[in-house]
Amino acid sequence: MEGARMVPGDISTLDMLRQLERKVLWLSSYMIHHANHEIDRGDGLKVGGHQASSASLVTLMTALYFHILRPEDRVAVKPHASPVFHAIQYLLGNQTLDKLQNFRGFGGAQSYPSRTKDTCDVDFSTGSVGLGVAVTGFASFVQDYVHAKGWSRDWPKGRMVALMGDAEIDEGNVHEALLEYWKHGLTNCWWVIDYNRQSLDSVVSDRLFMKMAGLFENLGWKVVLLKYGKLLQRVFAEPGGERLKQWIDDCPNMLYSALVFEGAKGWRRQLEDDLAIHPDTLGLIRRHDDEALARLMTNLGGHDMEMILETFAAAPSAQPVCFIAYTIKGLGLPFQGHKDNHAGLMTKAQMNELRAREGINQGEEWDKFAGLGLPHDGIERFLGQVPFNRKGRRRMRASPVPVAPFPKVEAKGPMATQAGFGRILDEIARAGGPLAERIVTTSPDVTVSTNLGPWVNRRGLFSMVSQEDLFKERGLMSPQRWVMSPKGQHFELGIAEMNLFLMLSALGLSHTLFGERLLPVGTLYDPFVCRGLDALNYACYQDSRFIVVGTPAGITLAPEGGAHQSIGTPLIGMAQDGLAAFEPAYVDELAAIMEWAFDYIQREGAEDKEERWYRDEKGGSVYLRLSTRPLDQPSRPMTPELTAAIIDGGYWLRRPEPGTELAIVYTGAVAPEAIEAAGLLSEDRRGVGVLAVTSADRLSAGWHAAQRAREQGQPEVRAPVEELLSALPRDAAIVTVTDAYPEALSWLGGVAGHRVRALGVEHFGQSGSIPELYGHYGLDVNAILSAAEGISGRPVRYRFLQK
Ligand SMILES: Cc1ncc(C[n+]2csc(CCOP(=O)(O)OP(=O)(O)O)c2C)c(N)n1
Ligand SMILES: [Mg+2]
Repeated sequence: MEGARMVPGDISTLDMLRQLERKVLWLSSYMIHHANHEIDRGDGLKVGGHQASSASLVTLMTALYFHILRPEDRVAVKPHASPVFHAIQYLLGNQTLDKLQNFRGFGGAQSYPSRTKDTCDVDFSTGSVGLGVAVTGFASFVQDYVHAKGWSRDWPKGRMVALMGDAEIDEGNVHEALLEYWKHGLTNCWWVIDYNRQSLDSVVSDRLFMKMAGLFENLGWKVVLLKYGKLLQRVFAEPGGERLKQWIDDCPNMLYSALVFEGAKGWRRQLEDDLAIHPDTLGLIRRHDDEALARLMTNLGGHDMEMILETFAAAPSAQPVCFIAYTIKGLGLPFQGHKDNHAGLMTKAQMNELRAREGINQGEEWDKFAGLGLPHDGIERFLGQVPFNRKGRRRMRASPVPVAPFPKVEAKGPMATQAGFGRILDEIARAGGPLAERIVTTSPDVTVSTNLGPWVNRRGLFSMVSQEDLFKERGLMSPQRWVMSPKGQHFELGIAEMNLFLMLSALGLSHTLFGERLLPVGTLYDPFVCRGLDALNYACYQDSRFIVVGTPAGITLAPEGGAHQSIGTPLIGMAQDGLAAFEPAYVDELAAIMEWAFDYIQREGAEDKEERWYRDEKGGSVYLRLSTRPLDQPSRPMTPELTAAIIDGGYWLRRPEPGTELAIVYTGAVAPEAIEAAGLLSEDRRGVGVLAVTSADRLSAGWHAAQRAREQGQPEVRAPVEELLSALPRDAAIVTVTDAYPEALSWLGGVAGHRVRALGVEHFGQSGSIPELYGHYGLDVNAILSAAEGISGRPVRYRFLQK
């Protein structure tokens, strides 16, 4: 091997990176090939792996990870570049061979980089295009926030980097984020666009994309084009070169892609035809043999290592930068440039050709050095000094913030849970201390209308630039005092629920990204949870920790508008992994839940326990569905037993008497109807029980877990909901009532085999008063009495017939 004679210290960084680029291309391609051709997973399916999409980013990622990035930088990697990411981590010693060999398999390296399922320090989970991109800017805000507070002293500010596909720009959430970034003065953010001009189905429109450059610039970004590589630039400077440049600039994306795929023959034919009347340019082309011509014409900026290094080195440090890197999808692979290559897989024969080209012998496929023309010790030394890897594992930790017992909120007269929420936060703000210091709130333009106003008045809005409240300064009356400063603790967002969940996602990762614990609380109108749902899903998927409050909720918001009612959100709360959902009826329940929640979102117990119980050791995020309906508050001591039951998900507000034939189960703001109906029913039915369900989510999770535990040999395990329903005779019936889709509670019949009539809301969009709407949708006292009569088959005294 020629390179073996070189002294390791003499290898230039550029040469080393060019060699590593080859290795990364080989490993990532082979990893996908191995998963598809070498492993029999028993289902006959190819697992795919997007070789072309991966190859597109090989040069850029090699440059970034092995040379440019620093430990404090955080990266969201385009989903389909996962093989490249894992190959790089493998070379850096952060990923194991068996995970690589089991790419896309159970327990192997994940299809798309995953914070929770991969073991090798993924910074942000990606997969749903656009979300990984947009979370980077919000992470930069969080970085600003922790530094503005004087925290995170030993950890310098890093760049939040998105390595993104060009089609990701089509996602609306990216544009919503760009506007929000501008408002808050984004810094330290790099977006590197893999401009291969291809998406999944096709070739991206030429003219549209350059509009994007203008958009970024308008919004304060520096736009840096990596268009032509050094080879092309040198040729452009030769006689006739300028015309070649013009030809490339005018070439439609579709034609360029086709020519990349066809290779030298295609290029020569096309160029000679188009440039026949320009002898200088023609001569220039003819001076290149086939191989050189193909190399020249594919020498785009995003594949030119030298140019990439120069460009990143010259990039501004604080201003956000959008690098538009021209690349070729699948460069170096047989389907390069082909419009249908997105899911393309190389055949065995094609893989063998690549193997021969890269000098990899049979049995050396996973070898870190095979085929590289450089001495092993030189490569090893280089890898050992890669700046990105210098501090070892990059995932940080922060100790939990103690949650002191909450100040008690005295309700004078009726109170709604939403108002209670505002009062509780206000009390925490007033009391001060570590809990108040670490809470950070955010809301998409509904801060005041979700009752965060008092908290913000006390704690202020966060902004890197201080600004007094002009109304206050001028002595004008307003209940809101909106002082902005780096000391503030509230992020005010524009109306974009996606941004809310991306912000929560970033805030809730602060302890692991920046080593500083934050306790994020976000509010939005409950129906608009659906607007941000995918971002919420991804926030939970990456194990970000926060409390989200959906309020007002349901038809209970009444005249506020049928168009704002939420029906399915409790089902979302139940189904969303990593999110514990609650819907209390009373403020003392809410206080108990919030006190627990601030602790729960900080728990970091072992992963394996999660399957067996409620994730109580592992922790997670919390969703509170609250109401604007004022209810008379119970006066009762909050005993440890009651607290525990509220957290488990329910308690008997009125215990059923032995031999009773009926129980009413309710959730949330319909409590008065349930209680009144039970009272009326007691006239002709003995000992009707009333079960308050504070969390259908946790009750059902506990039930599933207990069944699994029993099946796995722990016969003594009983779920809280099983304990609760054991108080009800087997032949008793249950009427459930909730201001939501009835199935949020109807499953209770499955627990012990009780008959169930489930009342709830099935239709959307009617405004009215609460009595009108409860009557219309069948949640009022009479509807409960009718349901009781229907399910028991015996008349109920106080029921009147519906008109
Ligand atoms: C929200 C969402 N919708 C659809 C998909 C399916 N999908 C995966 S990649 C892709 C296109 C990617 O194109 P681009 O971002 O340009 O990446 P490239 O592979 O060209 O680098 C699509 C539509 C997805 N992952 N996420
Ligand atoms: Mg693309």
